[in-house]
Amino acid sequence: MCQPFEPERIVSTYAVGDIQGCFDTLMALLTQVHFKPETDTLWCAGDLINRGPKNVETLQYLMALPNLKVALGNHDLHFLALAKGIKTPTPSDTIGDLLTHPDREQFVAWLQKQPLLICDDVNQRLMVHAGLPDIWSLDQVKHLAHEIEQQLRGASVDAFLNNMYGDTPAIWSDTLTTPDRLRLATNFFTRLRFYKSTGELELTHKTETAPEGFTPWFNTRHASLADYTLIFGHWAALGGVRQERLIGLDTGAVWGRHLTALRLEDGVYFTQPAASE
Ligand SMILES: [Mn+2]
Repeated sequence: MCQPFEPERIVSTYAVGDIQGCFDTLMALLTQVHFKPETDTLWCAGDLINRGPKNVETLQYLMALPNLKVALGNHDLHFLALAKGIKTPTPSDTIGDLLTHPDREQFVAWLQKQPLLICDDVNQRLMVHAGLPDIWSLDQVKHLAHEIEQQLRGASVDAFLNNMYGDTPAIWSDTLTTPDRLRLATNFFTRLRFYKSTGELELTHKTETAPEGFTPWFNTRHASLADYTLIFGHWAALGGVRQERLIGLDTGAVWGRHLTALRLEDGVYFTQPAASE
């Protein structure tokens, strides 16, 4: 008797850029790649919510996924500060649907448990929302991400979120003390674009044009990260980065452009034009 035919099961990992509440676009992209929630894994480069329309649907979908890895972005942290009454919404915030939802505290609790860093040492892949300064070794990156994650989950989360806002200090030093130290580390992980190899970041420029003396953070990296593929989001103005060991996934879905996914196993890219939502 013949054995029943069983197709070979191929498990895939898809890394996607900034969703920002563009739920319909996310669904269309996952349909395009034939995403199988039970066996495939989704990596999200942060900014799951805000600026876009369907933040509740986006979080409800992601929270139900069995195999999800998130690196939190600045908009995700901003939602936590709004939900805890530390900040008030600005006109460009679109997360009223989350703030007024009966499950709001579940959204908050879930986001508080997400990491800032996804690191796969076996396959040498590392994902953060914005970037990393070249002065941080891999060990230091892991240590600082862990420290911030503990703050988010701990009893002092309100103080952490309250101290998180601000662009200073701009230059890293291992002698910085809390809260300056955590503010700058969080700014590196979640807001970095332009950088100087003295450990300095610049937070006002969002375009491709570097301010004097600065370059994109990814032009230099710490030697301990030389063999890692760095995956990030946050910088929509670049329109995506596809280089050797450097993957920028934010292609401006929320600005009417595209949502991008990279299948990590074979390096194939998928793009989905923004839906009308
Ligand atoms: Mn961002």
